[in-house]
Amino acid sequence: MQVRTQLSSLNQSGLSRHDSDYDHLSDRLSSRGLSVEDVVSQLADFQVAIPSWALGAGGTRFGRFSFYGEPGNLEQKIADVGILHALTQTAGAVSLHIPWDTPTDYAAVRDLAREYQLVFDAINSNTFQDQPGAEHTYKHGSLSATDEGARQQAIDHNLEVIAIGEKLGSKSLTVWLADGTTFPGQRNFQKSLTQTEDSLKQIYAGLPSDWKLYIEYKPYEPNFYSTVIQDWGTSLMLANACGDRAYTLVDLGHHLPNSNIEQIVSTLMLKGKLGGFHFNDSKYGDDDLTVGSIKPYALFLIFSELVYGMRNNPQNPDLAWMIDASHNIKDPLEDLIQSLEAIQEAYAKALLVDQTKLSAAQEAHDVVLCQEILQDAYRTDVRPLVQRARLNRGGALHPLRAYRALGVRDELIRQRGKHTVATGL
Ligand code: PSV
Ligand code: MN
Ligand code: MN
Repeated sequence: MQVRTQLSSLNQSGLSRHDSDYDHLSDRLSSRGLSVEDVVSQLADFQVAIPSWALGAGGTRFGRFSFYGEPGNLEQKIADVGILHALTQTAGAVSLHIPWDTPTDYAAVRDLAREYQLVFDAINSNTFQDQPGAEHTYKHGSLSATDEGARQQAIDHNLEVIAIGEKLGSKSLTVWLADGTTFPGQRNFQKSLTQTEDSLKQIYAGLPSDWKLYIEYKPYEPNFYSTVIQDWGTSLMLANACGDRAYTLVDLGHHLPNSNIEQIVSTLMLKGKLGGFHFNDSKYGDDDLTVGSIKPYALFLIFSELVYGMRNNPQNPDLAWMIDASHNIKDPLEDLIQSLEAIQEAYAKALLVDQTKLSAAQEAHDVVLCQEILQDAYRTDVRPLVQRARLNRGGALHPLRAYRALGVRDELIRQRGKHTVATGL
């Protein structure tokens, strides 16, 4: 679908309203000494990867309600991300999961991505499912397995994923392990961790010199008693054991209730060890809901620490941003548009925090003022800034409205049919 060419006429009707909203906000912020152009250009530069598995309906173990016109192959997934990027101008990367997305024609896939102005971000391995014809089962673990055959198969799979990523231009591998136990006593914690460390070191040894390894953690699910890489401390320990180019990856949904994620982010950036970040939102666990739909203030606080870290921690690398979502009842593309909007808004608000004043208030122990400074930024309606950043790059003034006005889903159903099934979680 050629979305981009149709946007300028669609945008037209809302432009004068946008201009006056933007000028009004810009006046207010400039009078505070803030460079509004800088904020807008930072927003325009901020790109988030879309994972291939978020483009179809995910469902739960109780069932799956198809969303018509879902992408059935890698090319269609790339096309969907292309549509998202054309509308939002903030989804300029795609994150693949192997073996679900193993390309057959690499040159064609690279060309297609280029056509949509997309790059391939971190590539994901999958040792949480047994693949058809696999010699060994992961039922009792993959990288942590005591069964040497299963463990070697999992290591080899990760090395193969790196080789696939190299052909696409990816520069990082994300490892998320389902390994763990469901019952006390099922396995020896120390042996599992030792095996995992050893496996990760072998994968790290196969990493090209310009690649990074991201180690994701998660406290539970699919195992419900213990997870081998249960928390950021374990991930950090493993990353340190692997080497300089191994990092912790924070997924917002992978924490026990009320964890202080902003503090985790801050600590990891101070140590130069935060590598990647998966956005989603949740009420209870790893719900993978639309970003910002449940706890927008928490997202803002996390972003404030990320912004602080990006400004003050040169020891930390540029982060790999990704949305890690699952869709049960919404059109996945509409949900992703909402997530991208929420990310940009939280980022914009974090960019407005007056760090100099905040630091002075902290030094003066003026607790009330500290809170006021944060909340002044949080309460600002930053949507005109986000819109301006998008317009400057040729995106839609209102991506969701444009998506609907252009009849994107109907067109996808017309092209792909109604009863489609996407591969994914
Ligand atoms: C499972 O929890 C998960 O959502 C992890 O967050 C991974 O990043 C993703 O699946 C893909 O493997
Ligand atoms: Mn994740
Ligand atoms: Mn998850």
